[in-house]
Amino acid sequence: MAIERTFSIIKPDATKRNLTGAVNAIIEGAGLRIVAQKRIRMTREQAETFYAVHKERPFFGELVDFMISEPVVVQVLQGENAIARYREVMGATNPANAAPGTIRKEHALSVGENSVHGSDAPETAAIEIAQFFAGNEIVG
Ligand code: IDP
Repeated sequence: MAIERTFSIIKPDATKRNLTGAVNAIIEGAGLRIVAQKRIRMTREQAETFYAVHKERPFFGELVDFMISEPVVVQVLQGENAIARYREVMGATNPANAAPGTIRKEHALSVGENSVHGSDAPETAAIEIAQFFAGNEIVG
């Protein structure tokens, strides 16, 4: 299996409840390495660009408002099959459907306030990483 990098966000509901370390413990326990990480306050423009794929969805405004409501932690995770592996570790979008032990089952509040983001494919991972990190900020 290939060593990949994926992009992760610890979302406002989790940072607000001081769960950055708890989420990172699950990430590292799953064998993924945090090779870049920073805590930022997203601008409205950054959030709208990041979630542009959802701009026609009814929840878009709510999603953008949520993402800028508190600081977030943006990360690059590295490991074997990291993109699919992190999606497994995150659990289903709606925490009610997430498997035990996943980040969303353990910590998420609702389908919107669901604690983490993870890229869904190699192409999106590359675009999302480049939106938030310069190459020299990622130390593998
Ligand atoms: P994902 O984060 O599991 O990849 P997506 O369907 O890509 O899920 O949705 C992106 C984000 O939009 C979700 O993580 C969640 O925060 C938000 N979202 C998705 N569906 C809803 C909804 O029905 N109501 C409110 N927010 C939603």
